Amino acid sequence: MSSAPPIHLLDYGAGNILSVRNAITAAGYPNIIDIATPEDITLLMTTPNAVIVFPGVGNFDGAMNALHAKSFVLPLKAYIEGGGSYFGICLGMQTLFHGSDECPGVPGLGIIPGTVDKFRPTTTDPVPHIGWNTVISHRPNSQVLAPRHLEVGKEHRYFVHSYRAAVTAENRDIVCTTTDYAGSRYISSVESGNVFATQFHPEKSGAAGVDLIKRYLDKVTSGSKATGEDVNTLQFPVPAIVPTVLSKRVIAALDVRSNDQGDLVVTKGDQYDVREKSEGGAVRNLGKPAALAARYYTSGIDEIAFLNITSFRSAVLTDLPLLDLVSVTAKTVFVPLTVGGGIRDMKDAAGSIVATACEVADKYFRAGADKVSIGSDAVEAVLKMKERGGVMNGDSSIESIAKMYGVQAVVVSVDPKRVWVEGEEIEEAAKKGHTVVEEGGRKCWYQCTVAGGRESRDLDAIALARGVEKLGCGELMVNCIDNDGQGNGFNHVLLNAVVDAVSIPVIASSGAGGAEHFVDVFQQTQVSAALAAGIFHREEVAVGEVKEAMREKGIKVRG
Ligand code: 1PR
Repeated sequence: MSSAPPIHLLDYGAGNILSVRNAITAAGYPNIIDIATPEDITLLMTTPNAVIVFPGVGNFDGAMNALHAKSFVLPLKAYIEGGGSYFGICLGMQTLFHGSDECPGVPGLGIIPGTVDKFRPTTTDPVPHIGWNTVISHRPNSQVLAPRHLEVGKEHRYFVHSYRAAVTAENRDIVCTTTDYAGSRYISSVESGNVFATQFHPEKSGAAGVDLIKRYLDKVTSGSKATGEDVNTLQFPVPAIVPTVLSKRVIAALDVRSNDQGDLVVTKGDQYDVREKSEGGAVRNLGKPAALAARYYTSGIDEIAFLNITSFRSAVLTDLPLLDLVSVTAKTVFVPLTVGGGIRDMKDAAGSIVATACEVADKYFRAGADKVSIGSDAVEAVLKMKERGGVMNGDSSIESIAKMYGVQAVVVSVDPKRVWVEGEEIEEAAKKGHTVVEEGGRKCWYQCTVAGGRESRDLDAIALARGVEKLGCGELMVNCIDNDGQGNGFNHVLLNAVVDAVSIPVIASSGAGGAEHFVDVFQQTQVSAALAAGIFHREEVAVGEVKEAMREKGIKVRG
């Protein structure tokens, strides 16, 4: 049993707080106790060196309603205003303010003056703000987050949010750091006494994030009440500071399925065909998922996506190996994990729903995933919305999961296939609402597929992108079956068409053959991230090589 003091966790049941548990444990505090009743909070007011950690995921009204439903609001306010040690993450910081534009009329805890309002997307800064940005320190002597904690290689923090709190004359005294995005400099962390709260996710910010959690917990559990001017020195504005810039993300995709022997392996399709060409046609086996994920984490990957590529066959709720894989990985990999494949209502043979998409997603979030990726179900949802004349009715998996966990938790994975058109076909395609583009001197449109590219639908990738953004997804992973596994680079024509159609972040996928293709896609398109599978799994290119090539061309990259 660890001698470390207990850490009390406030879990209101919406989102991936397993990562927070794992990060607190990695910081050396494995004794984590869940707060169950209001009395638990009140008791902590008189418990020496008590700490409450509140990881907020989802949306402001969901968080506040959950706190009210458990009668936590008044005791939590009293605990914090009474000088209790409190560490808030994301919504755990936003709820300290008076309210949020996300849900006008829903009061926050009202401890910090000011409200939270929405970013406005720009041509270079889509919303949500997702990825690795840096922070500007306004407290040179903070014991938790000061310039000395932001040395090269550890200066980035992982953000995923659409709302932010502006610095005002009334709240600037509690500001610890600020960050720049979408034309505004906003509060990225606050510090006052033993209250510390971050807009970014330290539990997803790699070793630098775990170190920050450790510094905070060491400070507040040691009984050191260093409150002298030295600790609270505040600098506004910070002299000669350059604006912070969101880095471009490098993501590893692990297509996962059982091989013919029943082992869960990382495989890789050649235009989605994962079987070897040799006789027998075994499932291509490129390694064990957890081992590859751990390797990518130590090599500096920015995010990892597990895709259950046979999900359209098996009911994912019984697919325990994938759930186990996520929970094993989340214990030691402190960067965002996305899980895709089979995120949809699960039905029995009679067609009755045995588990909703939200329940399936919840399984993954509770296993340690941060985002779920929806493929086939997103195509069907947009087609149904189209049949209703563009009217939403809240019954799609995108809407239900985004409502519960926030738009940032929902990625839509697009699997388009190119359709060449000429002559009258061009006008016919356009009449059907398909966006016809020019690629290599020829005209084409990109047709959506489902079930891993096995079935096509009369819907083009641009219409899908617009439709799922309207339904509330936070990010798009744009594959391209024609480019998949070819090693000739990403499909810039498709990517630019999608980026121009939406104001949410776009991840480029399919076709990376070398570091130069990452440089090309970031220089020639406005994608926020680029993903590879084959070249990483076959160890043809290292993550570090990709990032070095990007850095040499002046592309902002983490680490
Ligand atoms: O439809 O919601 O159940 O989700 C199924 C998910 O599985 C989708 O995200 C779909 O893209 C993916 N998927 C299904 N079948 C395959 C297959 O390969 N047979 N993989 C498959 C798609 C996308 C990337 C891929 C990149 C990079 N893979 O992971 O690896 O294209 O490849 P590269 O860098 O090697 O070129 P649902």
